[in-house]
Amino acid sequence: MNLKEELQNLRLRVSQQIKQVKTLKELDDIRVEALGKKGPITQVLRGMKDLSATKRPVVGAFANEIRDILAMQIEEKKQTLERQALNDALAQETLDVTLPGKKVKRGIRHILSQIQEEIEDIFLSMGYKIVEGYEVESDHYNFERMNLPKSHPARDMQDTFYISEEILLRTHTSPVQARVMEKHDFTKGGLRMISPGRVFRRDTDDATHSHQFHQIEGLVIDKGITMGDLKGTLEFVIKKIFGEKRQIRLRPSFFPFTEPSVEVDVSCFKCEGKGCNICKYTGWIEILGAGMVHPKVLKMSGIDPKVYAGFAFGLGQERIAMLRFSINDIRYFYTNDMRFLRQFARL
Ligand code: FA5
Repeated sequence: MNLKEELQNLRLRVSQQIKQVKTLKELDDIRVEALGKKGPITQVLRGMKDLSATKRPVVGAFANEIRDILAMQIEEKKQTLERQALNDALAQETLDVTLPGKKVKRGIRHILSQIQEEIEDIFLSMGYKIVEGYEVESDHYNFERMNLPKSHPARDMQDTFYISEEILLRTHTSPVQARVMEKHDFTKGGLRMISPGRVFRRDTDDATHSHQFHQIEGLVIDKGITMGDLKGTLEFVIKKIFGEKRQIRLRPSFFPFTEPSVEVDVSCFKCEGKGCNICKYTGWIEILGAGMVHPKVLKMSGIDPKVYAGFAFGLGQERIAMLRFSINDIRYFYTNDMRFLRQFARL
């Protein structure tokens, strides 16, 4: 076989190999073997010095041609393989949109948060603003400014956790009243606000009491506010929460920061007032404390009681939720049993 035939055979063999190759690595091996320094073509080109002057250019041109053809074929194959690899990778990454998705477990709002938001919405619709207070309060705002001086016996009903003699965990949301009243600019109009939040008492936990619970404070101060405004407002709100059929009843009561003070009852939704175990056979259920803001409380906040009057109320959020959903133990709100909490997933 002469050199030309040898090169021709080499081209056919390598071309065949290139066609069959499946990976870039194999292709590179072929390239090194056929065209590399130790490859047959390089050998031929190196051996040309031994050829006669007439054969040298012919063989050289032919060897170069074969080398260029193979190099081109290898390059083409390389591009094909690279394209294929990219397509394979893309194919693997393709999303099958027809597959059922992985179910993401959605969290749910805690029932107390839901009730709070519902009540907030009712008051927002009536033009009230929502104010946040401090859970860690001073004796001054929690008691003194609420007309509960140090020696006042009503303090006994709201014993709490003390951080120091003057700093405590608030026992009710009422201190927010004083904080808002002293800042409000009455030249720009009256004051209408609610303040929801957590409160603390040194109460022993049982089915209806917790050492921490939530209240919503309400406060309206303006010229000419009367007990009629208090009753009308509460009636509207309670019907929104418990349904249009509910009636309310105001009973005289006592709070040091309101005068007169009332306890507000709602007609029992289970027995419609006839008497049952829920309302303890009275037909009524107590839900909040309220009253006309005490003139002393107004004065302490720099408001003239001869010009301005107002009403305030404080309701227990847990109490509202328990009545609305017939929950018979307040501790369910805090023990984080998902079987309990999930029942309120679609409210
Ligand atoms: C007060 O806290 C007054 N600050 C409310 C008020 C505000 C009156 C403004 C007048 C004007 P009382 O201690 O009654 O009042 O508590 C209000 C509500 O909080 C109660 O009706 C009850 O629903 C809830 N509550 C009281 N103690 C507990 C407790 N230990 N656990 C759960 N809820 C409680």
